[in-house]
Amino acid sequence: MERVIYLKSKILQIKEEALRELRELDKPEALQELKVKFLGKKGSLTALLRQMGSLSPEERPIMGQIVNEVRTRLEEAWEERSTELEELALKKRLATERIDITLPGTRVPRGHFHPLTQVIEEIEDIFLGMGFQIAEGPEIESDYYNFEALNLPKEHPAREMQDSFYITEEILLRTQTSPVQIRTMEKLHPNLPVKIIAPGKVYRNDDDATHSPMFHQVEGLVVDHGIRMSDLKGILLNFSRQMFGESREIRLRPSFFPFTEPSAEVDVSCMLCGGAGCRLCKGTGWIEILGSGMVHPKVLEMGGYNPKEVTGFAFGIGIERIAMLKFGIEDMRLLFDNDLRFLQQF
Ligand code: 2NL
Repeated sequence: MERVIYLKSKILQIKEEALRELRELDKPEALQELKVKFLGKKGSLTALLRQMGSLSPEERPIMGQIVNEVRTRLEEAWEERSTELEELALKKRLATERIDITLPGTRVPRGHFHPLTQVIEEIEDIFLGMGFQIAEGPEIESDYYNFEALNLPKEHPAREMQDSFYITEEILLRTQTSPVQIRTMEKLHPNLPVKIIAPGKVYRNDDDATHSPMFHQVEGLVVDHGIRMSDLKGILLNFSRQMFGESREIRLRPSFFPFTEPSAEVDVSCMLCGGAGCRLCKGTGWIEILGSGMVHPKVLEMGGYNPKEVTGFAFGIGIERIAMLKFGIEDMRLLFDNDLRFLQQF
């Protein structure tokens, strides 16, 4: 019995030692090492079990029970400490890897559309609102669509080799977007109405502060039964007021284009002085914004329509001019330099 008491005190001593070491341990990696030291095959508890051979058959179960209780207690304590250490490690990580979500992020610089694109889209929106459709076509055109179908005589100065960009004698870069409108009439006739705008790039051999060899135009065309000059004026007045302000007025001045008869230049009352006269309108109170007219009978015919049955009006707007007016730009070439310091202003 003395031997039992001795072994029991030894076991409890090992138990206390193990629990203390477990409490003092602060690295999860050391846990396994500790388990081996006390509970493993060569551990101190196992070593004690071996000494049980010297006990009597009555003593053995008592000792076995004690050893098992201690073993279970130690395994439990080991599990508890293990969870505790994992939680501690997680807390530490959460504290050191903490993200301050109130810090401002890295701002991504945001671009915007080129001023010319802004103006084109604004014009498109206004005409879409009046029931127009948008038509597009090739920038490389035939002499037929660019000049012949528009009633430009062979000797017209625009047809001179030095004024347009010819690719061959018959093919050139379009000098206005009218060929798109001829193509649309060809496609649509005899259906009515034709009510389109044709925005896009056009090309002429000019290059100075007020001319660029590539520039932009929006042309418009309406063909139907009984279209009159008052329809032209109403549409363009509505456009001018949406584009330049509610209180704008327009005036039509007689002009000439080979593809319209009669033809008219359209002026809008100055958006800067309201018509009183200022630097922008050069004291006149009016600013020229586009050319227009009633579609020439020969042009209607070229498009497949009978000029005895239908009439139409057309107009052409230079986009660069409108953008320069709107944004107060003095030199057209600035629009094409692609200098961000300039473009970012608009
Ligand atoms: C201007 C003048 C204009 C047209 C363009 C046109 C098109 C067809 C038939 C008749 Cl298919 N006319 N276009 C008409 C009048 C003027 O442009 O000064 N543009 C900047």
